[in-house]
Parts: sequence; structure tokens; C-alpha cells
Amino acid sequence: MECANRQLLAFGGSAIEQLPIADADISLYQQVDLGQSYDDLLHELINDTVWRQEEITLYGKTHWQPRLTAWYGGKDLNYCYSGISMQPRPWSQTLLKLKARIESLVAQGFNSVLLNYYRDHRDGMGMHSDDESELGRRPVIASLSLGEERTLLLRHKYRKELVTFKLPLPSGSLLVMKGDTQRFWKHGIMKQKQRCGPRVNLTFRTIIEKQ
Ligand SMILES: O=C(O)CCC(=O)C(=O)O
Ligand SMILES: [Mn+2]
Repeated sequence: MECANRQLLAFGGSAIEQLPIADADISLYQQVDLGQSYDDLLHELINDTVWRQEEITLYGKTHWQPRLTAWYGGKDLNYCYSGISMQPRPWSQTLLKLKARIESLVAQGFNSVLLNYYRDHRDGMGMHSDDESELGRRPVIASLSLGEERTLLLRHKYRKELVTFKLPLPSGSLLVMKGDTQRFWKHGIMKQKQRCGPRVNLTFRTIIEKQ
């Protein structure tokens, strides 16, 4: 089922939609100004990022993750999920510039970014919540998409009567998840039959530093 009754709000020159989804605070910005073409940026990130393919263990079975990933951020801001522990690489100039643009758009600071590289239609990400303790109880996550449009699924964890939303994420869109979104919803990017080219997604996050 498509995401119905979406509300379109005009704000600061870019279109922002607040998605009418219960128990969530999700907005979608379209065609954000990144100071260079989306295609140039996509190829720069594909070529210059230090990508890794991680092994994950789910239900006792070990698999290669069906995508490449990279973790950049402040020193010692490690990120652990699905049994993987990622040590940050130092910010590149390009990532710092993107971080500043996203921060000014969403009026929120971030100290790290997880990059996901979906090489083609066979890559994806399983349903999950970004609910690791180091992100805090009500994390703000700003997720920038570049390259091929892929569809994000959103499924409520407890209210089975609610539909699964399918949200297309075109190049240059920015999805911002806040509040209770991670507590009540899972999201993921499905592998698909239809062939497609590469997509890079950057999720800017804040790791809460231990005292
Ligand atoms: O690729 C996407 O749009 C989703 C990425 C994501 O959910 C994550 O990095 O946790
Ligand atoms: Mn996520």
C-alpha cells in the first residue's frame, strides 16, 4: 500500500512533507541543495569512501551483509549493531560539508554518519529499528539518498492493523526520523527483482558519548 494522504508543506524553498504516520515523527525533504550535482556526489562517495562488507550473525547463521558500509565520525564514537562494532574513520572534507548542510536544514547537530552502498538491485537492508542504546531513547536520524531510487518499507512493531508504508526515496531526498519513530517502527530497504544501478545512503546520527 502506498503512503496515502501525505501532507505537502512548503518551507525555505525546499518541499518538506510531514508523513501522517501514527506513533512516528517522520518528514521527507525533496531535492535538497547539496552544492553540487547528486550524480557527481554519488560517484565521489562511491570512489573515495573506505567501504567494508561486514559479516553478520542472525538467528545463529553468519552471512555477508548485502551492501557495503562505512562509519565516519568523531574519535572514539564507535557504533555497534547486529554484533558488528564499527570504529569511526575521520571526517572527509566532503562528508563535513554534507553534514553542515544537513545540520542547517534540520536544525540539529550530528557527530557521525553511517554510509550504505547498495551496488545494485540485489543489495538491501533487512527490517530494523535504529534503537541501539548509544543513539539515546528518541534519536534524530537524517537519511540522505543519492543515486537510484529505492523504496523504504515502514512497518509498525506492535499494531498489526496498520499498513506497511512504502516510501520511494529519490536521489536528493532527505528522510528525517525523530521522536518515538524507532521505538514503534521498523524500516528497511528490500532487495528487488527489477534491475537498478547504485545508490548511496548516508544516515547522520548522534552517538551519545559515555561520561
Ligand atoms: O538506505 C536507507 O535508506 C536506510 C538506511 C538505514 O536504515 C540505516 O542505515 O540504518
Ligand atoms: Mn536504519
